[in-house]
Amino acid sequence: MNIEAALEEIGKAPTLESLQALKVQYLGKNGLVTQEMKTLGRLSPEERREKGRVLNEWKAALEKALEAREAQLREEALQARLLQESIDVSLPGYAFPSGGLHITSRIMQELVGIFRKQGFSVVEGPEVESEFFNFDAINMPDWHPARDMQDTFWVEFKNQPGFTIQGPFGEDVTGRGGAVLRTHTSGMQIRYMIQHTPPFRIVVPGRVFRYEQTDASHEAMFHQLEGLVVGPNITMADLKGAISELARGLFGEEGKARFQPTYFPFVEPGVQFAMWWPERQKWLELGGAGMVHPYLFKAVDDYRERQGLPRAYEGMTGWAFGMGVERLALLRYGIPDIRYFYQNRLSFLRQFRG
Ligand code: YSA
Repeated sequence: MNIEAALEEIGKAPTLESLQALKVQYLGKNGLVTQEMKTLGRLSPEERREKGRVLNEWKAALEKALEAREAQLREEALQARLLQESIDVSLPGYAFPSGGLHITSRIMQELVGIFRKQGFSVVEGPEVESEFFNFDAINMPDWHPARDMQDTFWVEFKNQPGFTIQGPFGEDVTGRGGAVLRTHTSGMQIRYMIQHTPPFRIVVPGRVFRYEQTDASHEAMFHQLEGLVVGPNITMADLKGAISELARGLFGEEGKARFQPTYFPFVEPGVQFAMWWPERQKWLELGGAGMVHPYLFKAVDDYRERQGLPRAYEGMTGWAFGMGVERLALLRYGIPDIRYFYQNRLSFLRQFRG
């Protein structure tokens, strides 16, 4: 066997497979070196030692050469693959689909932002509300015809024995009348006033529910933004100023507001307000407002007193408003039907993605 030729052959093996074949040929069970080893027994001790040494050297040299060539071939294969798989960084990438805010969330954020700039705090309240806060405390006792204006989902806790509605201080108010899915955000006026002393200004964004026959402008679930300002000398002029500022915030410098007298049990006097929509040159009815009815201040102070707190609302005045958020979106974007909002159709939602 010619070791030089063998080493050269190994060094030139073109593929990993041919290298494996060479390994078998020289070092395998019936390989050339192995065959030579087997002849050692027939030699004299002198010759055996000498040939044994040479064979061991060959074996070591062959193993080293095989290993080196294998590493070389693997490196070559890797380089070839890398070349083939190279990324063309100049190609345009794939856009990942990204979510966005729902149209209602966007309008709500915009509205809240306008009030934040005027120093209003933002508070939220429970969607399952006691009849007391949703109706009675805002001067809508159960015999009051105004209750008919808000068809109501009544809730029973038959299967949730541990469920309670908590008052402003965590007290259980479940027993104060029935439980309702709140029909408006106005109940939060009472909850907030009980807990705080004036002066303050807040807005309350939130989801409300009405047992309505739905149509293009009525949903059974929609959103309102409530506003409440209370202090020693708050007047109707402040209300007009704030709503006019909202109109300018929403519709630019041309924006303006209009007020018409109307009735809500929780304000006196009460108004409904509309805003001028410059692009369409028309008025949009957006919500109700007015000066907080003294009945509410009395109900709040009575509640505070029962909780051991001092009365805080005597001599105070305030104004409040409540507006429909989807209605504003409908009018502003010219959307023909409010029911599109919550059908989760992407073709609709994508048009308003933020
Ligand atoms: C009035 C005076 C205040 O001092 C404070 C608040 C209010 C508003 C009162 N709480 C209220 O809920 N009045 S409302 O029944 O007329 O609803 C207010 C607005 O919610 C409406 O102007 C309308 O924009 C929207 N809305 C009412 N029912 C709706 C609806 N939007 C969609 N679907 C419905 N079913």
